[in-house]
Amino acid sequence: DPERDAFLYGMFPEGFVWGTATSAYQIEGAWDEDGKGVHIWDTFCHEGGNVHENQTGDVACDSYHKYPTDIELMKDIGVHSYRFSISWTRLMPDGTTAYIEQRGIDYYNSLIDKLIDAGIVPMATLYHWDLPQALQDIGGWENEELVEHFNDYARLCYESFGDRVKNWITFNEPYVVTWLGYGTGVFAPGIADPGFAPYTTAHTIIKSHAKAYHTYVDEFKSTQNGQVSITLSCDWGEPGDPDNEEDVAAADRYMQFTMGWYAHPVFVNGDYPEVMKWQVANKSMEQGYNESRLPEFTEDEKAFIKGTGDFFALNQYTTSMVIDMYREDSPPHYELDQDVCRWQEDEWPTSGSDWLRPVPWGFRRIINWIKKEYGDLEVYVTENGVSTNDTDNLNDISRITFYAAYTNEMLKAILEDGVNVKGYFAWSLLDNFEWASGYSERFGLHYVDFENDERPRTPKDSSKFYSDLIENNGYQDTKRDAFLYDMFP
Ligand code: GBH
Repeated sequence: DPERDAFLYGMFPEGFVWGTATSAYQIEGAWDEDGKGVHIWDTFCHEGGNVHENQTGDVACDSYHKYPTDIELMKDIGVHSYRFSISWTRLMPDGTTAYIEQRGIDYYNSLIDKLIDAGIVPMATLYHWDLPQALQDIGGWENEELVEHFNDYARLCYESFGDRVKNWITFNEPYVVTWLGYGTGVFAPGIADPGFAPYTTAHTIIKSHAKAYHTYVDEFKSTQNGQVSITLSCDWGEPGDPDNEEDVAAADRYMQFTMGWYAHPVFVNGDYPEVMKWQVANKSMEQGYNESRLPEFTEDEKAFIKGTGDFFALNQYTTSMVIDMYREDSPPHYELDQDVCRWQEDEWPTSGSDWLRPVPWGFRRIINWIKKEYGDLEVYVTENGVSTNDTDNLNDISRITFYAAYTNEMLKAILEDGVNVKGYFAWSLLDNFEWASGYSERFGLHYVDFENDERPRTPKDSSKFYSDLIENNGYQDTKRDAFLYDMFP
């Protein structure tokens, strides 16, 4: 088991950014108001059979109407920044410039203006999974034409909001889009093609990201002075036996296939990690294909993709153990292509989500791994948080212990390991629509009553904890904090 250091008392650097995060479909509701077009999550929910109890984001937290209340909640906590996402179909109902919906632009203008009035810095994500249905109908991310459509949408956002929004995220967690959306099909658009579509859709998404990055640099940066990146997520992969070279290599392979898939093109050389190219090419050959299922970038594309991130944006929740496992005679399959086996340890605490076991030390390790792999970038943790299943327990001690332990590991990464972490966004401001799990898993600092038409929000004890952390900008010598931290094995 990895060595654990004691709780660290200390302060975050001056100017450290504390925020909260949400995404459009998870909170806004108003799914068909003010000219909004239908997107793939509307379709996925409405067709039934895809989401817990067939719940939908039709109303969600009703933040489309209640966003001034949300801003008040953020002021009460004292956050410096808010990461939200823009819904493509509110601005472009069919995903293209054929029609621009002014009411959608007005909505985000008002949200952004009110944030700024409240002294809260906006960070906007362009794509948090809600692809216009009309673009799915032409193949979604399997169709290369989406590079241009996404670029048009990004340009409209920079033009409309870039005088006030200086922090842009193109894509949220493309790994989830490509693997869960096109590989297993448990997320919209529900396509289960594990050996091919994840690779082809990732290819389009990486090009789309790069193009939208360049559009910002070429057309807006000199006047708007903002920065653009892409948010990536993955479990920390801990070698099963850290003294076994094969397990160490297997854990690295897992990291390269998940994080490296996107980070290596953007932050290293415009191309996929070598080990990923090698694995997929070999598997493809064994399977009788005459070319790799992993597409290739041209030299021009590589040059265009390399360096298209102004900072590293990390969503981080949990850790997996990884060992080497050769998958003999495997069918085409993104996970089997990795030749690894992954699991989570029984002694790790549980949460409201079966995939999420709190492992604070893994958070510190992945932050360090990013610096080792990609250099001394500024890092923003654009999401971190934990779920519960209880609906109305405001005394959410497990969430407080999670935040205490994870932020303390981040403090060690900054003060002891010298990683340049600049900000942290708690996921999430509100209980919200947790994708295929509907409202059964709750990540909020605020409880939301989804049975009540008014969708009242009530602060949980974790919001008070977070508020104190922000006010102190770190940990002073209180026994409570160390006690909370010591609740992790
Ligand atoms: C983030 O994803 C998302 O950005 C955010 O929207 C979401 O609300 C938040 O985390 C909490 O989940 O058992 O096959 O359904 C985090 C990474 C990847 C974790 C997909 C959950 C579901 C696996 N997520 N995973 S499955």
